[in-house]
Amino acid sequence: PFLENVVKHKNFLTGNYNTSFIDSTPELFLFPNRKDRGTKMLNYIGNVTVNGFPGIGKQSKPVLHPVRKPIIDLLTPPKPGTKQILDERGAEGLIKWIKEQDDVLLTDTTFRDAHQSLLATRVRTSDMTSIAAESARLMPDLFSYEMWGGATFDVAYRFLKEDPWDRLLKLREQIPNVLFQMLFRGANAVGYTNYPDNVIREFVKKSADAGIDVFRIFDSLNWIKGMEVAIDATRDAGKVAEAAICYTGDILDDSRAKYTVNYYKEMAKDLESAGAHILAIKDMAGLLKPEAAYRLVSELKATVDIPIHLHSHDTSGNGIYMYAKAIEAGVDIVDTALGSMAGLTSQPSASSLHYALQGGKRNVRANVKSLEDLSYYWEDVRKYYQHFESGMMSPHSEIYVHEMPGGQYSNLQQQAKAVGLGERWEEVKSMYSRVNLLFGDVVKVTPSSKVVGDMALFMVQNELDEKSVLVRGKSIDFPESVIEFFEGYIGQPYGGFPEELQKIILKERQAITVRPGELLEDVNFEKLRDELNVKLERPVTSHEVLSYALYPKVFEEYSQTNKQFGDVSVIDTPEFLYGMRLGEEIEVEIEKGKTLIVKLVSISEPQSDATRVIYFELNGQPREVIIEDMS
Ligand code: 3PY
Ligand code: ZN
Repeated sequence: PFLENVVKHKNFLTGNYNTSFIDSTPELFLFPNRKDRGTKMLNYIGNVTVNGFPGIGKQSKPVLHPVRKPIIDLLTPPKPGTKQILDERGAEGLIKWIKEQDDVLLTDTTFRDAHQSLLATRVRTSDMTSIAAESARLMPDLFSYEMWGGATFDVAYRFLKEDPWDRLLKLREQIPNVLFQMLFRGANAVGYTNYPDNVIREFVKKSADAGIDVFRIFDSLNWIKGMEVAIDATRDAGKVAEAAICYTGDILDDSRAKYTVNYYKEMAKDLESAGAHILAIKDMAGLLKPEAAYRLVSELKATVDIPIHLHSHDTSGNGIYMYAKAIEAGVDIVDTALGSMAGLTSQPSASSLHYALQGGKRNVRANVKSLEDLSYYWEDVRKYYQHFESGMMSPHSEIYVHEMPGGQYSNLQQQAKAVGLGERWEEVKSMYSRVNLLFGDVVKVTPSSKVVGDMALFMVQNELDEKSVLVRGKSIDFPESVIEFFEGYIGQPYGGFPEELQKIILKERQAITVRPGELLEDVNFEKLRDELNVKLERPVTSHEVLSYALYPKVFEEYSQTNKQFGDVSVIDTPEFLYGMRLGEEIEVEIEKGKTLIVKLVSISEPQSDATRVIYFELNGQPREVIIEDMS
């Protein structure tokens, strides 16, 4: 404890000490009576048992059967794959290899977009690592695993109380053979706001070092200026820059003249010149219709020389048909998920696509039996997270009208519930498309989609329509995200802002037209590290410093929870989300080889101060914790 006190002391952490430090710092000899790991964990479990989990509240614990896992030989190393091609031949060598493939390559999104879109990004690292070794062996032919980025950061820290870097490092260790891909929001990185250029560069570099190979970079308004820093940083790191055009509108609909085939072709050319190794078509809402896909892919193939990677969501139910048309037109790679995590707001199913293509000229490069075997695991794991399901049970062709990204649907629904609009969800969806037109028909993907969503919620909540916004807008305080959008802080929309509305929303505030990154001062990482060392009372890692730079408040709250409850990522998901039943006994491996056996014995009635005493047995010894009952 003495040494711990020394290394945690403020003056030690900031380097502000000399040889008299120990003698002149009496508090170094105060040894706190710290709670041990077991008690912290019991506090966590007791708390969820009594108060439920944030966002879903107190739910009775579902009866869950042991998950089905494919039984395979894990001692034989996985077959080398695309990761080795990149490492041995570099990005250019990898691109050459992609072009030589006849079959269509797959990116599996089960670890990221699939659960972002179906389960509000709530799948925890432990549920991924427990199938990682099997995945590496059963899907060695994938182009990549999309396993990071998008909402991963925010949700991992804010709700799962776990470290996203840890996810990356652990999965990398167990899946050494296939490329890891992340979704990167250009100047918004993995957040909802613009960051200084040096944060973008540092993030790309550190992520590349930690195991990310392919950076799918997009800008939420298709503004290429917002993507350039990230593209350059990816190239500098020796990794693969996959630059995305976000697909919106409908190229088949002549009445919507804003986003035409030519618009996308121009953008594709610009991205190729900006240094993209691969061009992504990011159909984040699933708006690309089959014939449109055929036309778009054919025309883009004739326009650029780099491979094309298609990303979509199956909300309409037309995903497989659309992919088949894109494949016929020569698309190189498509994004799919394992069957039980596919469909609806998620990606189309890899195994369905396999069967859809049978007998044709090109099939997917994957073993369908392996895809099915892994799918059973996810079918079981998905049940853990049943309370995060959006409730969508069948294809929604209404997507072609409201245009809401797959990753946003379940999240916005949660947000609507949180502000008491759960019952008015239909209205919120319809308002979403009206706000889009009010804003001048913009690309809607994080963070621009969040702005449209915030405005839609705001308008429904305050009983506003387009007219009242324009007439009474001067006296209305609009949501901060909407103001920042009209200020130009998430970039410039194609065709500009609607001027009258911009004036109404901004009032006295001035809009910018330059890249926000040009105005933001570089972050001083050294200073930030000192600050964080002091705040957390321990030396911090460079990953933590970066996370703090991106999400200061969220990261601090995560660190506080971590202090209070210890490392909760070691608790299995059923207990993590639902706590324990009376009389139930569970095992928690708090570190390799160290397992605690926990039994919930009884829960007292609330006492006069609204606390309850929870009686546990920890490795056979009685333990009690006191939990405040928030109900
Ligand atoms: C994200 O940015 O999180 C997305 O998935 C956008 O589609
Ligand atoms: Zn997506």
